[in-house]
Amino acid sequence: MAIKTSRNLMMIAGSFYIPKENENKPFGEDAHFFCPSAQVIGIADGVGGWSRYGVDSGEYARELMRNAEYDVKNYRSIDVGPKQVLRQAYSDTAAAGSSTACIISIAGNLLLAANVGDSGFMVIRAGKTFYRSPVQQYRFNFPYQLQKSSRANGAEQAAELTVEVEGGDIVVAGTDGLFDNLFVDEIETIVNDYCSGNSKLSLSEILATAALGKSLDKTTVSPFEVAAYEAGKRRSGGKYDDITVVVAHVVECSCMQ
Ligand SMILES: [Mn+2]
Repeated sequence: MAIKTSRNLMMIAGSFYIPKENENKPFGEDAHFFCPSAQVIGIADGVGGWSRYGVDSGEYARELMRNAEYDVKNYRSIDVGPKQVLRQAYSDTAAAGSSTACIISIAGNLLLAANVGDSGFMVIRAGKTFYRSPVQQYRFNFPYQLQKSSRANGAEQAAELTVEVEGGDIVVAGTDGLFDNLFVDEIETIVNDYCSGNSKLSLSEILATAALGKSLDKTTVSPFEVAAYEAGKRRSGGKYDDITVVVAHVVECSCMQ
C-alpha cells in the first residue's frame, strides 16, 4: 500500500494563568485547556456578577472546559467543528453561573473557532497582527455568555470564525484579562521581542505577566479605559482581572496518511 505524505499544520501550545487574588476563589473564574492530540484550545471566563448571589462562576467555567476537553478526547465532536464541541459541553454543564467561551481548532490550513463573548484570539504573522477575533457584547463590560437554562444564552449564539493560517503564525488566545490590559501593538511588541531574543520563560507567561503589570497600574492607558470612554464611562488605568493566555505556534509537519 502506498503511503501518502502531505504537509499539514499543527499547533504547539503553552499556557499561563494568573487568577485574581481572592481567598474565597483560589482558582479565580477563568478556565482553559489545550488538547495536543485533538489540536483544540478552550478558554472560558466565568462572569463575576454571580458572586452577589453566592455563586462562584469559576465553577461553571471550569466544568464547561472539563466537559469540552473530555468531549474532544473521547467523542470527537471536533470532527464536526468547534461549535459542536461548545454545544456538547454546554449541554453537559450543570453548574450555576455563566461564562464566555472560545474553542479553537486547526484543520488543514484553517484555524476554526467558536466564540461567545469577549474571550478570543489574534493571529500574528511575520510580526504583525493578521487577524483579531470580534468581541460579542450587549454593552460595555457585559459580554455574551453561556448560561444553563437560558434560551437567550446558549451555544447557538457562538460566532463561527475561520482564518487561513500558515507555518510560522503565532496564535495568542486569552480572556479579557489579557485583551483589556494590553493593546494589540503591545502584544505584537512582546511577541516580536520574544521571537528575536532567548528568554527562558514561555511567551504565554511573559504576556500574562505584562497584562498583570498593566492591570495593577492606575496611571496607564489600557484598552479597558478606552472602551469605557467610548461607552461614556470613566475607568482609569488597567483592569484587575483573572488573566489567561494560551500561545500556539503554528508549525508545518509531515503527516503520513
Ligand atoms: Mn475576565
